[in-house]
Amino acid sequence: MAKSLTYKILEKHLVTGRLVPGEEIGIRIDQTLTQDATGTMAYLQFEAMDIPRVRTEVSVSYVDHNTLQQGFENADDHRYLQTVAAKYGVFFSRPGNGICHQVHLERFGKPGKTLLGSDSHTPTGGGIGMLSIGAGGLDVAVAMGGGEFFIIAPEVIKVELSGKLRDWVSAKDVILHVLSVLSTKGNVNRVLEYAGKGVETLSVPERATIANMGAETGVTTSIFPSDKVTRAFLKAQNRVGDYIPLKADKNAEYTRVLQVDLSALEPLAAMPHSPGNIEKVRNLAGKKVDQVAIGSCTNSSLRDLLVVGAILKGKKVHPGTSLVISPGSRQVFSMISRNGTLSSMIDAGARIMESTCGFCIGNGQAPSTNAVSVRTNNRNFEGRCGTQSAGIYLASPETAALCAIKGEFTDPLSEGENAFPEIKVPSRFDVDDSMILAPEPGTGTVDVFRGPNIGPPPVNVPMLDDLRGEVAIKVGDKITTDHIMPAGARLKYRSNIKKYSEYVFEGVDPGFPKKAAALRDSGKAVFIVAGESYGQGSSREHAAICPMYLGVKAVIAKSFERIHSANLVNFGILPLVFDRMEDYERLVTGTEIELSGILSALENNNTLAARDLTRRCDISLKFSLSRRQRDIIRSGGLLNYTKNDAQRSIE
Ligand code: MIC
Ligand code: SF4
Repeated sequence: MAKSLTYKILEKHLVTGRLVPGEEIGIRIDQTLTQDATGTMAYLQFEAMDIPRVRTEVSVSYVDHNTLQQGFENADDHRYLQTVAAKYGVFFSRPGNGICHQVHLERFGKPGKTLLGSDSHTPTGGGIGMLSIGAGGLDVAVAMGGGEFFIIAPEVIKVELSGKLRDWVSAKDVILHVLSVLSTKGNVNRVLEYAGKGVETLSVPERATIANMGAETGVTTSIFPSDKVTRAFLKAQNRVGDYIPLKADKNAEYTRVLQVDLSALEPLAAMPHSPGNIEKVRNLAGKKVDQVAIGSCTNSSLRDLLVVGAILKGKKVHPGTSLVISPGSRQVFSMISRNGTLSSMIDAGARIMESTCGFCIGNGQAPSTNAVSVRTNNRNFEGRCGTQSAGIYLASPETAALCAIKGEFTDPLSEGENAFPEIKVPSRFDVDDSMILAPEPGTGTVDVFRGPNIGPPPVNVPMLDDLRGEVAIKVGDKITTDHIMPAGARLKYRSNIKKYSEYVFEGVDPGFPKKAAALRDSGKAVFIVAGESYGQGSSREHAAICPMYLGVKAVIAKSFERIHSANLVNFGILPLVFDRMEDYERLVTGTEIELSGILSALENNNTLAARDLTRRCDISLKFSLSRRQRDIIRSGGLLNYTKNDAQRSIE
């Protein structure tokens, strides 16, 4: 049978289950990546598994999220990560070497391999024909130990590209267009597979931009074929030996085909506060722009920064606008410094930042009150930038650079095709891996450094048959993990669950942690009630671990996003879904709820008996969990389940 590229790679990596869309499968993972903000927990969990050395082909630990080092916490985390990597066979990409996804694409990505990363933008690797998936740190820890990674075998949507992008229109506009069609919800357990003549017109970093931001649709991943363009990129990176050609079979069947004519696209922007809130840039023309930020794992490749530098050359940043630029990797940084592009940026008045996530995760560069900020990254959730009242617009590097010069939204196409600066991406990149430290050979010789901010990962208790408790918060649709567990200034507590838990739902209801902890301490279960697409965005498992620490036993929502619901299960929290939408309307903060017969429901049911004790009526709940997930919940999370499993195999 003719196969999609996705299913060809899945087939090669299948360990458990049947490759039938909708069924749970376990796949072998060839490569893993972690970043510092999710990595400390992942390595603490890996250490708890007592495995002497990683069992993947390649595992890399990047430090790119928390590099501000205000206080000792970040620096301690970095030392922990460096030593733990050396000990267990993991490559360590030092702070300053660049953003994980950009560096991984440049230096490690291989067509046809599977990559699991503790970051939701791991699908960036789809740009090089790798099946790359984001997950919680615990799933990545298990994969590092050689364990399978479980997903639902996806439906595959073909995105058929034709034509060629016009000058001033770029990869970001392609994915913003796809987002305008698919939106940010309703795409769980799907893969976007790009194909068609138009693919050849896009370089690997452009494909990576598209695959990166596919994450915002909620799909499991996005993937491009591996072709001569892929080969040229690998050759330019001195890695031509990693190339293999890959594409879907001719008559492969897809759930849906989306046609995109690249020639017909125009510059787009995602308006506040969702990446799916798309508008044409020309309709925003004239709107004042206070800040422009160029960088992030979506748009800071060499190609992007060459374009930005060329647009800025000989111009000045508008006096009413602040421009910051953060190159995606040290390779990009050093290449733009050597060819004069960096000088054009500095001369124009740009503020140059480290090669890190920085502004994208709200780690610095918070805009002023009510500011309009145009950014090239992938998420514009309310408050993520560090300023609650600011409005973030996501756009291409071309649009962003023009906004910086003009001080207002400007339609790049109105500049005329002749005004588009010619850039030339060299056929060889400057390769210098001196900031990627290879692990120590052998096992056990390195002393792992642990600062006082690093605590052991908390473990849950087995699930009870009956739970009685209270709704401690009720939230609406599209609650992101940034709402649940803010990053930015709070990032430095990622290794300290007790402290970080004080900030759960900080921007939504700052009283939540105290309320939840009081319920927990009085022996009551804590419940969260939510609308559609609960847990959008980041893979941070802290959005499950910290609520677990505060006593949350179940989240009852209209629907969940993939990574977050897997994280809830991994930490023993029940992801329950409303059967009748009236029940969502009826429940309020403070409603007393009883869930009964949970263990037998987990045994052989998809529904759960629940009662609203406040209004004295039944609530109709359901859940969609695999056999394995049911057992994980019963055990009180994946760590307990794994231990029980190991115990069972000894007995
Ligand atoms: C993000 O873009 O939200 C992050 C920060 O990279 C997260 C990971 C994290 O919270 O550490 C992600 O995308 O998974
Ligand atoms: Fe970093 Fe932003 Fe990319 Fe997340 S989306 S990995 S914070 S650059």
